[in-house]
Formats: sequence, C-alpha cells, structure tokens
Amino acid sequence: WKQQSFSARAEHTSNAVAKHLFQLMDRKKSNLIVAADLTSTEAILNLADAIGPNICAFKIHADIIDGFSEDFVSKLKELSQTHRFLIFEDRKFSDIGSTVARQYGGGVFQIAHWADMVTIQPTPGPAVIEGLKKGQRSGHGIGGALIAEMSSKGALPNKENVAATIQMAHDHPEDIMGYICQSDIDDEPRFVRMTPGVHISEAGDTLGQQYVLPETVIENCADAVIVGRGITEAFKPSEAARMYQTRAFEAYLKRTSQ
Ligand code: UP6
Repeated sequence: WKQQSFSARAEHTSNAVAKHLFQLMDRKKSNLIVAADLTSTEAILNLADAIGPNICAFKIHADIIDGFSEDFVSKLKELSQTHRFLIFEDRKFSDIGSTVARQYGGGVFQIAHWADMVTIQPTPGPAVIEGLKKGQRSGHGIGGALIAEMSSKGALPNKENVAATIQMAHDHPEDIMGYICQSDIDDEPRFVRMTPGVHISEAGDTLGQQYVLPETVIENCADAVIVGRGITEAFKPSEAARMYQTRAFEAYLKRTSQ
C-alpha cells in the first residue's frame, strides 16, 4: 500500500469519507491535518481561515472550546466549504453503544450534525461503531478513525489489541475510514493512516507527548500528519502550516516515487 498514490487508493475504498479525503489530499497537494487545540471560537475560526488552503482536515476538540455554539459550527462549516477541508472532531468515543449514540447524535455538541470525521477508541469492541451508527441519523457512513496506537509515552498498545482493532476496521469498511497509528499495522490500502505527535523539533512536551519528524512518520506509516502546537504555537502559524504541508507532501511523493 505504501507505494500507491492517494488517487489510486481512492479507487480501493467504498468508504465515502476515505475516498473524499484521498481525492482531496491529491488535488490540494496537502496531507496535513491541523490539530486546532485553541479555546476561543474566534481564534479557531481565524486559524481555519488563515491555513484553510494548506490543510486537508481541521481537527478540533469541541469540549475544550469556550462558548461552543451553533453559530461557531455554521461559520466553521462555511470556511470548510470555502477552503475545501474536512471537519474532524477528536472525541475519542470509548463507551458502550447506547452511550456513544447519545454523545454523537445529541447533547451539547450534536457532533453527528457537523463532523465529517470522528476518532473512536476500539476498547469497547464493535458495539462502539454500532452505537455511533445509531446516533447518526443521516444513513451515511460515520467517517470513523479507529485509534490503533497513541503517541503518548507509556500508551498501552499490545499486539492483540492492535490485531483486534484492524479486524474491527476490516469488518466495518463503510464506517471506518482509517486509523490513528504510529507504525505500519495493516497492508490494506483502503484505510487512511493518520499520525499525531508530529513536530519539526522532536523534544516532546512535559505531559507525555512524543514527537517525530513529518518525513519519518510518512516513511513509516502515515498518509496524513496531524500537527497541533507545531502550527498553533508558531510565530507565524500560516507560514508554519505551509512548511508542514510542503514537507509532508514531498515525503509522500518520495514514498510513492512520484
Ligand atoms: N492526539 C495525539 N496523540 C494520539 C491521539 N491524538 O496527540 O495518539 C491528538 C491530541 C492533540 C493532537 O489530542 O489534539 O493530536 C496533537 O497535538 P500537538 O501536535 O500539539 O501535540
């Protein structure tokens, strides 16, 4: 799978979100996902407008935003259409089916109404996917990114869990669009591999985050890199976004010998 182009892999998938993302990465020449971990709605919208042209997806944590509102969502949606990026809610759903159905489809955030992609912890087993499907009322696939391996120090991966995660993805190709992973865990080309813990300075933070260079993760396993503070805390976020976009996309072109 590693040598295949995004456009070729778009043909291998029946998942509408994976197909869209593969095509978008190819056309926009961007396999950069920003982690917009800011707390003010204004700062998030300004960032989306400034770096929208450089990214394929805009990842947020709705529950860290002060004053999250319908107005914020409609403005973010508008920007996603202007700049052509997917909206990615990093909720890390990880409960029994009936609970995640409500967390996804209702409550304060109404995630199913605006998120193109969501992260899912595989620990509850396949019921978490069934619950999300129930919570989402449109009848489309859910655009789920299964968390196979985390970037934080001491994360608890083990071979059995990773194998079970891969099996869950293979059993739900309409709803699972890809993996959050740190290594090359699967040969199947249809899934989009997304890797967080990416920074041009590999120092990490004081709370267990570990960083790797964009080139290294793309060579190892990533189709798209997820970059947060490398961009949001840069002196000029838009310049940093351009730099990460170029470095990540060139690494992809190199891997696929284009
Ligand atoms: N994230 C990780 N590691 C994982 C899964 N998710 O860092 O294994 C998320 C974090 C954050 C972003 O929740 O939003 O990716 C990374 O941000 P950073 O680049 O600022 O460290």
